[in-house]
Amino acid sequence: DTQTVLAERQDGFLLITLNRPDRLNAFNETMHHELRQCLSEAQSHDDIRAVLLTGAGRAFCAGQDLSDRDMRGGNEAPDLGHTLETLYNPLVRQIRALPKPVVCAVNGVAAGAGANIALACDIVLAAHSARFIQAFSKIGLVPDSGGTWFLPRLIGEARAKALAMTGEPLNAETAVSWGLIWKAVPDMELLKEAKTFTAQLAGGATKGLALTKQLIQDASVQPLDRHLDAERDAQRVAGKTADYREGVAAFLEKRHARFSGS
Ligand code: T3D
Repeated sequence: DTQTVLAERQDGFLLITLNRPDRLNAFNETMHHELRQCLSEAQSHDDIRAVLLTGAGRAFCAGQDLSDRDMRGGNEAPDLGHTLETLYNPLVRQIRALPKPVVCAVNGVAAGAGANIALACDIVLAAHSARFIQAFSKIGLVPDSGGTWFLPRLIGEARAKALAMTGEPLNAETAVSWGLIWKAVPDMELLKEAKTFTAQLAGGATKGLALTKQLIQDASVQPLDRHLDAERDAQRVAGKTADYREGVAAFLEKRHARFSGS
């Protein structure tokens, strides 16, 4: 039983909803633990073949809950390196390492770590009303949860620096046109479209998708020569899956493939 996150099995995938709407789904420690527990469940069950992450209410996630960082009255500043080491970094690593597609439906504002956790997901759809805000500079911090790594790779250094240093909101359509996210969708259609989209991925060749995810993530830190070897190795593994057999058979028989994920 979880208090801060709702998890629901749907059509082959796990729908995870951040659920602290009165705080715009800001992260406290419980939400970190519960979200990670849900991701572990998605990883360990073979019949869960994708994840869809979204937020309850009008926001996706406002990053760290700043009411847990109240230093008025002389409280000592907490060691934020420790929170990154123990909470945010393991979360980002878990999303990136999960061998299944992780889709994010950004239903409203995504600020601070909330924005960067969305970017850590494999495919991001956002409601037209959503905003991505690198809010860190407004409180004297640096973008974390992978922000300074994801942003320049996705949108280039010039835009990354401006967003990070100004904390200006970026709307969903601009985020699409800059290549930050996959798609912007009318608000009323976001969840339905994201569910259909995730169900389709869940019905895909899961092992091949996991290998694809890993290859694309590794590409930015590896020279072409080494990467060609990695593609060779991955294709060797993909070529031995039941889903490859089924995919080729379905093509030859002019029918839709029925992938089992194995
Ligand atoms: O600390 C560490 O461990 C290091 C890690 C840091 C990671 C981080 O994420 S640092 C960045 C933290 N996040 C922010 O700085 C964002 C703060 N929030 C905002 O700037 C704005 O709330 C938004 C731009 C996200 C949305 O603005 P708006 O005008 O739509 O809503 P609002 O009125 O500001 O917020 C609505 C309520 O949510 C409000 O509460 P109230 O007045 O109705 O009782 C507001 O205080 C609360 N809220 C919003 N964000 C947070 C929050 N409460 C706690 N923490 C928040 N981050």
